[in-house]
Amino acid sequence: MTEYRWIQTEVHDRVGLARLNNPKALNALHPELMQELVEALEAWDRDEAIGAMVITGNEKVFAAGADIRSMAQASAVDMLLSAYIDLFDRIGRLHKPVIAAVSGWALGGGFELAMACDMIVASETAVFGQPEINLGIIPGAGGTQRLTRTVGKYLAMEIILNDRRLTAEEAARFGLVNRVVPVDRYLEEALELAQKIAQRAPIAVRLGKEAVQFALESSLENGLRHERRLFYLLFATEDQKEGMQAFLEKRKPSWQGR
Ligand code: DAK
Repeated sequence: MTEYRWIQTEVHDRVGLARLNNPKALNALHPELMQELVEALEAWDRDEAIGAMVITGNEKVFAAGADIRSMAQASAVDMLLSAYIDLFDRIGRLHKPVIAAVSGWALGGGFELAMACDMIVASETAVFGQPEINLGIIPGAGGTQRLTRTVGKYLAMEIILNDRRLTAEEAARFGLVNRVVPVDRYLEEALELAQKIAQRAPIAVRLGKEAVQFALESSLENGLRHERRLFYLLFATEDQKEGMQAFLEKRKPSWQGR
């Protein structure tokens, strides 16, 4: 397995787990860390032995945002040319489901990273926020867009314009997280969820993810058309035949990912 400096990777039963590992700066996300993270995730995305991925931090912090130290003196052109945002976009393009397991702070780019994932499992201690306004900037890695699509305009305005933080409980109420669990359970819970998805028919999981993502980017009409094409496509897979045959024969299906 590749050795990384800024992340730690493990594989648990068809699930790739990446732990952010920049504890001295509360897991601040600098480009080298993001580069390693994306490389690890993309490798798992290509690996048929992996069915889903989890990104986590530690109990105290998921990530406190992009590295303020490295941005403090940056020019607009430095930011424009920074690798950071392309790396973020690459996470959004992964085919396999990615779950963020969040405990403690998920601020700024840390919150944006969690929102770029497909599901979020939070510990009771998780705190979500976009404090960029305190630095004289706004979120730049999807915060204004993904957050608004999830919680709506009014709350998004307060979070972005006035650094309103959300507790885990509030985040769950506003549909931002899938579940809130005690702090000693959040990673296990995320891994279990990922492992269950990783046992399912891989192509159906992949196309299901694609269809849900498309819903956020299209009109209902185009979304329905897109869904139907993906639905028809699944009837070209061996797994569809196996899944339906197994149901009829009252046995567990054996998925091939073909
Ligand atoms: N960057 C760098 N260092 C950070 C950091 C960060 N985001 N957050 C914390 N640290 C460092 C602190 O400086 C401190 O370092 P030392 O002084 O020990 O050397 C250490 O971590 C511990 O932090 P604190 O002493 O502050 O710890 P507390 O428990 O008192 O406070 C906190 C925890 C999370 C509330 C606080 O650290 C905090 O407010 N951190 C900053 C949160 C923040 O403002 N995040 C937003 C960052 S801006 C882009 C698109 C998007 C972005 C960038 C580029 N492009 C399109 C190119 C994203 C921007 C952001 O995320």
